[in-house]
Amino acid sequence: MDPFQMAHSSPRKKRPRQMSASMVSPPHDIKFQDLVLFILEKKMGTTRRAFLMELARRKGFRVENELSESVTHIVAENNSGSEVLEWLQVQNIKASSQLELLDVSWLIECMRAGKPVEMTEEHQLVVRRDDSASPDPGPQKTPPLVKKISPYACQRRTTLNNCNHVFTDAFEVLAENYEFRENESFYLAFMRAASVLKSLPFTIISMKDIEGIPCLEDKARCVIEEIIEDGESSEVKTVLNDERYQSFKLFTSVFGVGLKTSEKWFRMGFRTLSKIRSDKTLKFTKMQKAGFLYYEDLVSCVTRAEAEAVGVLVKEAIWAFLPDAFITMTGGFRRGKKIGHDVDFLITSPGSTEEEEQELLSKVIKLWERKELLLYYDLVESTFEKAKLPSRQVDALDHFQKCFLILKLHHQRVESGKSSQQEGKTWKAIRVDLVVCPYEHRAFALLGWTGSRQFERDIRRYASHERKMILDNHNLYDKTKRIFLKAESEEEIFAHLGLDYIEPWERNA
Ligand code: DCT
Ligand code: MG
Repeated sequence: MDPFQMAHSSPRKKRPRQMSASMVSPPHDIKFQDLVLFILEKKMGTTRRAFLMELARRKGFRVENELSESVTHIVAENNSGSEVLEWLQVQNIKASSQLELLDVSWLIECMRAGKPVEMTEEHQLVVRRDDSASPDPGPQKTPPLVKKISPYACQRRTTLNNCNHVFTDAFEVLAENYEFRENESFYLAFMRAASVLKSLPFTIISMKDIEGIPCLEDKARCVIEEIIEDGESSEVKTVLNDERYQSFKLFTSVFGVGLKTSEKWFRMGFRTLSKIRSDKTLKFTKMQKAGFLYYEDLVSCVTRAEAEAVGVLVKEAIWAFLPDAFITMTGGFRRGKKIGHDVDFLITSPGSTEEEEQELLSKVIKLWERKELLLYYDLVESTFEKAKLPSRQVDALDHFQKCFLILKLHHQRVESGKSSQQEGKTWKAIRVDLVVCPYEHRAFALLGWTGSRQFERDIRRYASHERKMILDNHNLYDKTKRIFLKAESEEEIFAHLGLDYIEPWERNA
């Protein structure tokens, strides 16, 4: 059954109107000093006004709460020029000729452009002599969506510049909740919805904006509508307050704890990590022990400076054994992210023998052990029996030799000095993944380990549904021709698939 149809049959619950925490805006930098906006509440409503004010402020506009002499632009919705003028007169403020009276469509275009756009005749609210009190709805324009948006993330360019955080954050909470409840179809549906919004070059302001956008099923549309109207989603609020969600979120934040363990602990009545840690009857895996031991460090994200410092450590160690090895930082950092939960590296060497390759990681481990830099490691020779890693689902597993580690990174090795650290501790525990792949598979491994997860899911789905090919981290197989397609670079893989090349920083789907 289509999960969204099921959900759609229950009507959307309306909560009493109130402002969400996210509407209490933090101070924003003003980028456009010459403009002072005031948004008219009349006929627009409090919540929509608050939403637009917050959005405009986030985009660098100065927006006043109250009407004052300093206001240069008044923005109204569904009001004629005369109506705005009439309202102004009641406020005892005379409209000077400098004061612009504008329809909300102008503001929406500004939001989309991220800067003030030119005011055209269509935006300007005119005051006509014969303009009676009868409403003259201003021009309502739909956003010019230039190109049709693909339902596959591998056909969209998704940078880190997400203009729809309010919506994608909400979707990600809901997706995560479905993941915790092992409802895969709902999980995927919300991940896809979040992903498509991340690729939009504009902020969604009205329901018109999502017309024709794929991957937005009814349930997702309802969430968008509620956020536009009320500033928040009641469903998200319920999830965030849900005990099971909160517990799973907490438990899975421990390295080595997945859904099964979380479920078990939750059923046993545990709600805090301290209770779990101190319980004498519970047995922990080696991974979980490390997870608890370095918990504070591991939950605080890895910065780029820390990732670079780890990169230096990795290169020093690998090049000591395989001087010709190519070492690439993959994962989120390759996509341009400033923080990550770990640092991923792909290692490949054109000149090494199979034996040298096989021995590489254990040699590196011994070296780091000697240097007392190794806090935890799990060397995976073959992934088949080790498919139980918490954060890695079956879809991402490959057969390459790899090592999941926790390294001790001394603060002095980090360029920008130490970040917020515990007193007296001179190092930070960092999660590192090392993957060694045979040279001929490097392009596929690089593509697979760069992510994002949604991008990987979609490029594989695209390959199989649209091209009758099988893509994984090792190969691309053409089922029609029954041959493996060789590739020396990611560009060649995209070309085999008939896709425009998408740069790593455009894969933040
Ligand atoms: N990967 C994948 N499917 C998974 C897990 C991982 O395709 N189930 C790929 C995509 C990214 C890469 O492996 C590294 O994985 P993570 O480190 O988990 O992701 P990330 O994008 O680097 O995110 P983070 O910044 O949190 O480390
Ligand atoms: Mg990563």
